[in-house]
Amino acid sequence: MAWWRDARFGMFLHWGLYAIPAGEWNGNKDYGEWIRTSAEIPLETYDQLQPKWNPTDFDADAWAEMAAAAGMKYVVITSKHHDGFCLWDSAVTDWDVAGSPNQRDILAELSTACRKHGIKFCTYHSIMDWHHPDYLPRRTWEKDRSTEGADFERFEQYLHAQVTEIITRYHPAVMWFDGEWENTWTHERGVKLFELCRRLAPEMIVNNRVDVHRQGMQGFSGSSEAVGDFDTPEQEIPATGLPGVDWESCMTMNRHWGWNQADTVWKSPETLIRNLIDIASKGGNYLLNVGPRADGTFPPNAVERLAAIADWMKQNSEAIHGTTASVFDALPWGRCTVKAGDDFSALYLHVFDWPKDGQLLLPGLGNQVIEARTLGGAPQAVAAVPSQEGVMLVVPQQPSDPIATVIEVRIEGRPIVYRTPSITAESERFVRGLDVTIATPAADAELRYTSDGSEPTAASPRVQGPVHVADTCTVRAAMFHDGRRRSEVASRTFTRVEPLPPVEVQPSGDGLVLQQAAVDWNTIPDERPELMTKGMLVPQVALPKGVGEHVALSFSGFVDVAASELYRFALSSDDGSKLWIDGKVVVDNDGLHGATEQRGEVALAKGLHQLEVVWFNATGGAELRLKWAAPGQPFAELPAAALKH
Ligand code: FHN
Repeated sequence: MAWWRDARFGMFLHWGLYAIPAGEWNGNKDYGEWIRTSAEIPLETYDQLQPKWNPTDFDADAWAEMAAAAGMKYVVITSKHHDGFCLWDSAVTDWDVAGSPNQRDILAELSTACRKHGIKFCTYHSIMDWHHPDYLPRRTWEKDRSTEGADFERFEQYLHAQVTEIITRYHPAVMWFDGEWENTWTHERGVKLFELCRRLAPEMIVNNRVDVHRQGMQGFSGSSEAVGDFDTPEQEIPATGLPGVDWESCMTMNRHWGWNQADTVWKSPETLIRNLIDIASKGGNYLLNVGPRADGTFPPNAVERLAAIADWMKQNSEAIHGTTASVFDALPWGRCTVKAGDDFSALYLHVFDWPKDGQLLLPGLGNQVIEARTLGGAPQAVAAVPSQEGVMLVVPQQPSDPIATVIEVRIEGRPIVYRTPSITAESERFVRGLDVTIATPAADAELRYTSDGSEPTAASPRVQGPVHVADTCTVRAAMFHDGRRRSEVASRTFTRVEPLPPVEVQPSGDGLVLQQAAVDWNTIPDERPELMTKGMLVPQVALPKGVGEHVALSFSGFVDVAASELYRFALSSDDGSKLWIDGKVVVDNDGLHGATEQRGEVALAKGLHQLEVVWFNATGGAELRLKWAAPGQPFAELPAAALKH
């Protein structure tokens, strides 16, 4: 991942047959690469675009040159988007450029041009394929397109064959999968495809959309079982980066991925450059999209923006490439990127709002400043004055770049930023014991703590990992350096609680009693309804096959708890659901909503405890999953052996 992390910036290219209608169909001008399904274009009509594919002005070298000049270190091009059309001559289909008037091997030409300009060639590949007869599901409006004989296993072989062609022929540095969200694609299929990529090209990077755990547009895989090398937020920038997590925000320059000639809503160069800085300051990559036109040229608006980015990067690229995330909490005047080293480090301050009083505070900075100067143009010296709050910079009256002026601050050693430590734990309550984590983003900070409520001093114990507490106590912690406290004191109380006693009951056997009823709810009635139908035994809290709409289920019985602990429960459902333990509401996930998860906790003594889940679905999607976690354990389904009735 090293080259990818250093890159910080790449070009996305959405190009295919959809560029020919340029976003317009039957008078509607707001389509993009989804035009085939958004405009409900029958297959045989859309197929008529293939003989029109003739990008006579395609110039891979010009594309790669613009990308390289803008500081984009890699290019990701759609080898095949959802419409299934292939930008290379595929041996397993004629739905490709070889079947068009223009047989140029787009991927080969672009790969060569990227290599010439010293940037990486990468491919986007859609799993979803609206053209292949074996792909399911069909589009809902394709009533007359039979699914007779469609075989998704055979489609998966086709998909593997094409991915193999792309990898073995063009050697992309990244395989950027997409279109992974339909119910025919599963975690198991994702793992197989990921393993194919790893087998064919161990060095190739694969995004998280090969698997099914991307949580919508926020793009981060919310599962420890997910495969993929980086997360993929789309059209958004996360509020903060996640230490140790690789992620890339992909975004358009206007409102469309694929070329739309009517789209005049173009982001300004300032927005694009500040997006790049914001993302890099959070430790992520920015994948900025261009939708080339049918003739193979970039839209002029895109060319202008790439040139503006190139101008800024010409002066400031060292403050982006090879940097890592900011060491400060949010800075009111701009962003920070870092190049940390043992002997000295560079802090790059990207100033969006130039201070009128000529002063910029680096809050909590504890290092000795060697030198500070503006980047680009004629570098201007910047004075650095240590203060109680950190380091105050005295900057020139005027910024050198209105979009973002970069000040490089070279400091001795690795960055030390004094900030109040966080005190976190799985819960604030426990039965037997609890591990408490005291931390700041700077891993090597000197943190000292007390657990008797007294103020920590330079003589207090140093944090050397999780602190174990076994009785009710208040933990207090602060950051120290050279024998002095350098931050505020953080404080948090943890309470030992008595567990609910086990219920005295002799269970009849394994399994929970499931009852079902037709209901018209949009919330679970306050009193716990005794649902009408007689019960049936089920091994888990899970939706039976084919559960419909306007229905409520109740799962009741006992959970056999192996040890007295504080248990956390996670209940996710679409629509509403509630969990009771020993008659108390532990998780309330009630209401009309899509798949959402709520959590709760309860202290339980070893033995049997009454468990009940009520769930309902009004209309639309249906989901129900109950997980639990003992202290220090990951969330997991309740084991069937623990469920009794
Ligand atoms: O449906 C696609 C869309 O057309 C585009 O390719 C984006 C870019 O990441 N991905 C999907 C939407 O998440």
